[in-house]
Amino acid sequence: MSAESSRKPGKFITFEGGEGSGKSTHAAALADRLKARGLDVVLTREPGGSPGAEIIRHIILSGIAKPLGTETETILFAAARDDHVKATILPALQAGRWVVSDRFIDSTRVYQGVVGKVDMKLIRALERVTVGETMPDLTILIDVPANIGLARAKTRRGTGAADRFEAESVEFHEELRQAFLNIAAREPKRFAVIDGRAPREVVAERIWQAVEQRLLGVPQALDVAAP
Ligand code: T5A
Repeated sequence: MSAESSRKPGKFITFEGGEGSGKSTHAAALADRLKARGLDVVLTREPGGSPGAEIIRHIILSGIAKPLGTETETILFAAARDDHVKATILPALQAGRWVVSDRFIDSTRVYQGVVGKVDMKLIRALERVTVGETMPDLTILIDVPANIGLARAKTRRGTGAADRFEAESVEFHEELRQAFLNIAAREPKRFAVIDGRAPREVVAERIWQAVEQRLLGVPQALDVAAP
């Protein structure tokens, strides 16, 4: 791992939220809309987003690393992120491309830190080493009650098995939701919180307004976070 990361000129947008909140749907929709505007966009995800990180994704989400404990899982997520940043995100940003990532550092802070009770000092130290200056310019938090997100994820999955985290209780997922909201409240400049209960097109429009306002310099009359 290395903290080397001289940045920009591209823009980096991350999507965060609980299971089934609509991150993948809206990350893809936003990438399409940015492309339609003539921007060069890389759509990626975590865990994964580079060949090495996709291998680690398989190990984590299969649940085979769970017996090793939450600290080891945290280190695995960090190893995946290190490869993702070096191989995919940073080169794209340095080339002036826009990067849209489905999950990033806030997922580790919440899943492993707040809910998994891994020492925040370890999480911050791993963040410094793996991410360095490659921080998101904007993080879209799609907020939905845990029961709605889990029901959506279950419908989409069909008869397939729930993954490592989807299999946890509703209380676990409600705690995650609150933890994401708390981080967003502490970092209002980086975060835009979007109510994910609204119909898909409405959510997509609010996300677009946030991007226009925060990154494209388009003034907005409406509050994008309004329900
Ligand atoms: N993780 C990840 C950690 O613990 N630590 C970390 O550091 C990182 C990076 C990743 C897992 O890893 C954990 C978190 C996760 O548990 P994953 O398979 O990538 O696992 O799963 P998730 O990221 O949770 O993504 P999901 O696919 O479960 O949910 P999404 O992406 O939020 O939801 P999406 O877009 O697939 O939508 C779900 C369904 O809802 C519909 C969609 O069409 C889809 O069918 N939908 C809507 N329906 C009605 N109204 C709307 N507004 C809708 N928006 C979407």
